[in-house]
Amino acid sequence: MSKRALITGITGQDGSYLAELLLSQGYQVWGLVRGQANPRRSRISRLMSDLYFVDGDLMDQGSLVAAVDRVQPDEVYNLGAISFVPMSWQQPELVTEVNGMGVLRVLEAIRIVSGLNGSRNGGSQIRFYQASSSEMFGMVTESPQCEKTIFHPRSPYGVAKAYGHFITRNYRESFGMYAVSGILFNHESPRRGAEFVTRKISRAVANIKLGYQDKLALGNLDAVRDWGFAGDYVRAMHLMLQQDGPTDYVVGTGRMNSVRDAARIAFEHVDLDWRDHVVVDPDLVRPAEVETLCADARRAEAELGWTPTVDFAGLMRMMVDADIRQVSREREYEDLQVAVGW
Ligand code: NAP
Ligand code: F7E
Repeated sequence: MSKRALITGITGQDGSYLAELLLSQGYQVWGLVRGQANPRRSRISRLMSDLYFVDGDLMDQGSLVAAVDRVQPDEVYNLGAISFVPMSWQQPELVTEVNGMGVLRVLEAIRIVSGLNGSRNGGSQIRFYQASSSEMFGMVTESPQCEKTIFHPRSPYGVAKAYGHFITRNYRESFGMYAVSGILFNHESPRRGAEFVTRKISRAVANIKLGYQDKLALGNLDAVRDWGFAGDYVRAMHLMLQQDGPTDYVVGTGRMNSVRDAARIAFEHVDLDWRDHVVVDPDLVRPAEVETLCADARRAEAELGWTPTVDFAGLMRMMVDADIRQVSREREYEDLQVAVGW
């Protein structure tokens, strides 16, 4: 019988790549979707027709118990979150509820459906993956960062993720659950949300190249990240649930680039000079910044056999090429609408 996976956050960047990977391995893939007529649900259904969906929200305990009970999954991947860091200063309570308490609610759903309690900690058949984040390292105490590096989160987002991380470990220790966290560094793709800096740059480069835009406003150009390709990172998530025992892993490329580097590479790809187009907007600088992140992913390489396949320049070029195609199509569609008088 094929394995069943339940993915929260299936309509997001990572959810879509993970669903593709699991389908290619013969899994029956279920996505938890929230809200009425979620437009991103129809988008991912068009991409992959053989997905199953179950309604639920990380804010709602009952819906998660019902979802786990209905799907009876072998593996649960908790990718659902409010993932844009600046939003966590605007709506800190909501972000803490979804990104922190939401993890507890999924663990509770697994515990309840598996019939586990404090005195009976024989474990669950259901394996659990939590999407932890390098944002937990925040103001780093050492570089590069590994599984033992101390957390010093710099945003409500990072603090909520740290709670999710520790509660996952606690359920592993309390109930014998196979529950692990992947501490993933930034990963991007043509499916990345338009608000994140790499995609903001690639989309602007496409618009500028095609003559629809002139300037691109960015915040802190000196911020340094360890950026990889999302398609590589979902392989690590899956591998983490296939091991003999549950262990947390850091996943990243070990390479550092600045926001300035990202802009330079993207503009150069279409023969433009970034300095002619990028302007700094102080309003985009964060109240407390994570200045630099770099992964020490040696444990993932040694134990999971995981290595990235796409380097940073290749990633930025892939995103620019995809956005040139997308912007061109969008503009053609808009022209068509004007032509028919819409
Ligand atoms: P994303 O594209 O922003 O997707 C977030 C997903 O969460 C969407 O499917 C969204 O669904 C869902 N969601 C939001 N609120 C929810 C709620 N209340 N209940 C259920 N689902 C909800 O994020 P991503 O880049 O794929 O990241 C996946 C996970 O990895 C996130 O937890 C993120 O924090 C974490 N992470 C990401 C990175 C990275 O660089 N990408 C690095 C480390 C960790 P809707 O369609 O309903 O909005
Ligand atoms: O910012 C700087 C900004 O928003 C990266 C999420 O997936 O990865 C992501 O979080 C850097 C920051 O990603 C702009 O200040 C400059 O230093 O692309 P980002 P993030 O905040 O690192 C982690 C691992 C996650 O877990 C998160 O879910 O770029 N920056 N100028 C800018 N950032 C944005 N968004 N926009 C700018 O104009």
